[in-house]
Amino acid sequence: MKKIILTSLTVSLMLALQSSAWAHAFLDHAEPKVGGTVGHSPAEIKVWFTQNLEPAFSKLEVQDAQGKEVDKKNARLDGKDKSLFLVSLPELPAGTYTVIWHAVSVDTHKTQGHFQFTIK
Ligand SMILES: [Cu+2]
Repeated sequence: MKKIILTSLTVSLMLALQSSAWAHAFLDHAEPKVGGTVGHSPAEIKVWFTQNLEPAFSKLEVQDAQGKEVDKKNARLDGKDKSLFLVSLPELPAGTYTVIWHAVSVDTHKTQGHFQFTIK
């Protein structure tokens, strides 16, 4: 229950920040969805930002419930859409995972946040 409340707070806070600081790169939407549940392990995590990112200084990481990094450490921007940040995943067991992002937008402003999703 605590986790659900924290996730909602994070999302509300990000939405609030997004409207007041539109010039920075904030999470727009993600796949799997922020706080969402999926039926099988996704091949990759996709996070769309509100602004294009500077790949050299941006980070995208996925951790399991124990805080261990489980992604393939190949975070990269999409070839066509520089606001889409991706990282590949191995086949993961059921559980709740945390996606942590540190974004540096092309205007050099830094933002960061995290969200969870669940594989059932
Ligand atoms: Cu900015």
